[in-house]
Amino acid sequence: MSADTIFALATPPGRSGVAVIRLSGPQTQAILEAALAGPGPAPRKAALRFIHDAGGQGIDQGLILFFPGPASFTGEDCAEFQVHGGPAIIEALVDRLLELGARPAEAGEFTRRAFEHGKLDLTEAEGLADLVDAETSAQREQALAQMTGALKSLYEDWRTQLVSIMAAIEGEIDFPDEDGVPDHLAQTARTAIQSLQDQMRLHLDDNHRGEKIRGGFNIAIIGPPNAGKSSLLNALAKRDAAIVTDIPGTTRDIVEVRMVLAGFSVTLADTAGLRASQDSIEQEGVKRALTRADSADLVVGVFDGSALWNQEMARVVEKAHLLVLNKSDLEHRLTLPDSERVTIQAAITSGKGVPDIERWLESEVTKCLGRREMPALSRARHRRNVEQAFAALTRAADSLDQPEFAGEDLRLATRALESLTGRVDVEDVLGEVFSRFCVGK
Ligand SMILES: Nc1nc2c(ncn2[C@@H]2O[C@H](COP(=O)(O)OP(=O)(O)OP(=O)(O)O)[C@@H](O)[C@H]2O)c(=O)[nH]1
Ligand SMILES: [Mg+2]
Repeated sequence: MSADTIFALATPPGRSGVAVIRLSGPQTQAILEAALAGPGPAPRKAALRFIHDAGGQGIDQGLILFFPGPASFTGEDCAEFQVHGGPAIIEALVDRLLELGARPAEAGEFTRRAFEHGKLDLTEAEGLADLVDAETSAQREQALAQMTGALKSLYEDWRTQLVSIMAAIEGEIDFPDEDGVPDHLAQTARTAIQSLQDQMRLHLDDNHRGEKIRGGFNIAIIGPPNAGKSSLLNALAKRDAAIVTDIPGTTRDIVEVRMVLAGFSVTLADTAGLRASQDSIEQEGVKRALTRADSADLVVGVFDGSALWNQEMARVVEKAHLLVLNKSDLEHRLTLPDSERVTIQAAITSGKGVPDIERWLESEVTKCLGRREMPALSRARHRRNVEQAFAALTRAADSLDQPEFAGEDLRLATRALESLTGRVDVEDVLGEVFSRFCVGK
């Protein structure tokens, strides 16, 4: 399929104990033998060898591995040079490989070759990219499941169900009964379509769980000025991320902190205190605070419990999922209107109540993103295609009395699933998926 032999540094550039350079393509064995100035190691057996430059000088001594295709990562002949991780060694080895006719791999090219040789489907390839990028345990678990075929089997299973529904309907198109589709057949097809749609709905209606595990869960802190919002951000982040002063209106921009809560990647946003202001900068800050609260997955409202109630605070109560009554070390004067929201008393500067807030956030994040039976779709691409398939199925169910139409919609649904797993050729999708890989993967 690909005539070029490609190579890449699979370990990060710079100094390290060991650096790994991978090679894949039809010339692998020839290049290996030339670089070693002798036969390569036995397949899949590590061998300690000298690597030579064009003049026969030793570049380094390292562990060499040879994986003949098709039983290799890419499905082609592959090799690995595990050399000492010094920049001069890597440079000399790269020069030697170029000289011997290999070319540097593009981002994701190894994985793309693996995909093209049927070693993994598109969702597994995406899982692999996510696994390399994973920063939290939840991201790692999700990516590992996806890389080992969790989404692939789900979508392949749906596709198989679709194909058998289609077979039943196509029979009707080929041998049209004088009376149209027999009732029992239409009924069977309708039931099968509905069951498939139920599974898809369950997969789609997950509050974007997989996408949030992958991309991060958003928490916004809002409240009146001077309530202690920035103090709360700093306490949760365990660092001095936002400026805290006793001047109301200190925070104007949104201050974001990325952190891990209960194993999930979370972005915590501190916002400007909400009040009517003449200052145009502050007005913009308030506008941004409100927009952020609307787009957040979870909103924490912070109040100064020693302040008096004002109508501005109503907005905060309305938008927040958790109410924090701060400054409990001072005389209590604030009465919030009756609300069903959870309320936590705190004195953030002394740390009181902070662990309770943290625990509440952890339990809410876990409720939203915690484990489920069905693997989660993790990208907008998956959602788009499953939605397309779902819509085509709805149309098919509605047109079962006209088998040609129903058949066409079932084909469209199948195609949407096939482009998800990369079973059909979808060049633009491939470009989108593989360009985001790092070089060497
Ligand atoms: N007494 C007392 N003061 C607190 C407490 N928490 C915060 N403060 C003080 O309240 C003032 C305002 O705190 P910030 O965290 O800046 O409040 P903010 O809500 O971010 O304020 P803006 O950015 O102006 O909207 C600071 O002087 C804090 O030290 C507390 O629990 N008790
Ligand atoms: Mg602030």
